[in-house]
Order: sequence, then structure tokens, then C-alpha cells
Amino acid sequence: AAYDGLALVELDEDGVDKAFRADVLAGLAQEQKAVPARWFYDDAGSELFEDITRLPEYYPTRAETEILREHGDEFLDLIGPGRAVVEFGSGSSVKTPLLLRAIEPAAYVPLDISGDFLRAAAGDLAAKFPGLPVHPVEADFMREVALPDAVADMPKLGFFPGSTIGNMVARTAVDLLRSMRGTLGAGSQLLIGMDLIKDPKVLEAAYDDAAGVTAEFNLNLARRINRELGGTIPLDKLHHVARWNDTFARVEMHLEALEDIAFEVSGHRFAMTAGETIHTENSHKFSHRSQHTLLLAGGWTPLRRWLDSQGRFSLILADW
Ligand code: AVJ
Repeated sequence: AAYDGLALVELDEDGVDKAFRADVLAGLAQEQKAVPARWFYDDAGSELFEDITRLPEYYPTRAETEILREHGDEFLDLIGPGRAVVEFGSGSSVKTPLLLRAIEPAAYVPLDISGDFLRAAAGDLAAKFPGLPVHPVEADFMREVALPDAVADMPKLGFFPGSTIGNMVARTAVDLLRSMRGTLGAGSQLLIGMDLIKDPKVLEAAYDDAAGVTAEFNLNLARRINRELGGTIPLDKLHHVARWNDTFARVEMHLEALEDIAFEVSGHRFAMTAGETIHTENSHKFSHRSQHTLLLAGGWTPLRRWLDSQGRFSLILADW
């Protein structure tokens, strides 16, 4: 089952995102129903994710931001000035400036599949760093991307924060690391955020907060299916589940049917029995060793790891 993967937006005659419909129809037809996590992020979903990053239980954003704030001098020592920073994803308004301020880059190249997010983020950044050339590229970064000519001769630093790599199963994560290597080229470095394995209770709370924001985020996916794909999923009969899967070392999010239900999506009929779930997200967690193994399998040699003060999250610098 494909739980991840990206593609540029293509609409059909009715203005429906073709890839969204194809992913949902194929995913709901599987034995274990599943919808890829990338579909969480419509406008409402993106705002809910912003709310998640401020929850007391959701430590990754705060922990990674702390690392970026604390170690600027070492970033400058190990990365050096004059690199083109290529960010995989359109960038966070807090984390990206912390990195750019520390390392004195020669250019900033955000890559994102969503042109709207990309242009907004690039505009904000350019305003904060008036002298810095910003070259946004609208692209699917799961594949190798041709970077703008303007940065061709600059050494590159790839930046992939947030433990977004954790959304991918190992095979997809390795494919992505290898295409990043191709995109960035010889002599490049990669600065990547990776979350750590810890007490399953802490992990499950981070994905099932007391205020119910993550539950809303998860249910918003079903709401989006109903709105954009003419769905009749009964939202009040689904409930949010976050559970640690020790075999795969990941937190899984599911939408679980509270009773037997039947519904339609785009004219196709589906049924769920009580207790059956739609698998909506994987968030893989790592040991120090498994981080190295994954990076090495993707063609990257780890140079240095930083942890936050509570040892919950890591940022790793690797080179070609
Ligand atoms: C944005 C993929 C890093 O997996 O922690 C947060 C998304 N999902 N709460 C994560 C998410 C539920 C997040 N990433």
C-alpha cells in the first residue's frame, strides 16, 4: 500500500484533484483501508497542523526549534558560509530563518509541490533577508529536481526538518534520500530532522492530545473526502486512534468505525464493520543506529548529531 508519495496537482473537468480521488478510491478498496497522509494538508488541515505544533504534548517542533536556536555557531563551523540552502518543503516561518541566520548562505531555494504555499513562504523569507537571492521551485521533491542555473556553481545544503521523513516507510524514505542526493549533487550536505523512539505513552499522547486537536486533524481528512469527492462518510461514527506499532517503530493514526457503517465516495460504495479502521498516517521514530542505517542506505554519511536538552529529537548533518 502506498501511504506516501507526491505528485503535482492535476484537476479533472469537475475541478476534482485526480490524484486525490485515485488515492482515496484505491486506498478504501484495500483490505486495510488507507489514505496517504499527504492529503491531510488542505487549508483547514494546514491550520490544524499549525495548532498541533503548539500543543503541550506535541514536542517535536519545540525540540527541533531549540536545537536550531542553540547550535548556530557549530552549524557555521561545519557547514560554512556561501552555500545554497535547498529546503525540501516550503519552509517554516520559525525554523528556516534560524538556520539561515546562522550559516550565512549565498541563496535559498525552497522546493514545494504547492505553488501557493511556496510563493507565500518565499515572499516572507525574502522580506526577512533582503540581500539573499530566493529561488522558489514548484516541484515534486520525491523525484530528482533540476535546480535553478543561478545556484549551479554553489555548494548545496539540503534542509529537511520536522521529521517529515518519518511519514515514509523505509523503502520510500531511501528513495527520497537518494533523489535528494541527485538533486543536490557532489559535495553537498544534508541537515535532516529525525524524531527518536521513546516511551510509547509519550509518543501516543503527542498524537492524541487532551484538547482533541489531532483528532480534529485526522477527522478533517474524512471531511475533505466528503466535500471534495462527494463523500457520505458519517464523521460522527468515526473516532481518532493513535497507536504505537513496535514492529515498525512508528505511531500510526487511524479512523476507527464505532459501529457498522456504509458510505459512498465519488459514486463508489464502501462499508466498514465496527472496529475496522482507515489507516491515515505513519510517523516513524528512530534510534541513533537506525537513523545512521537509513541515511547510509540513502547514500548519506552522518557527520554530526544534535539533540534538544531533553534528548527527545535529533537534527543530523550528513554529507555525500
Ligand atoms: C508533519 C509529518 C512531521 O508526523 O509528527 C502531527 C504530522 N501528524 N500530528 C508528524 C503530524 C499528527 C507530523 N509531520
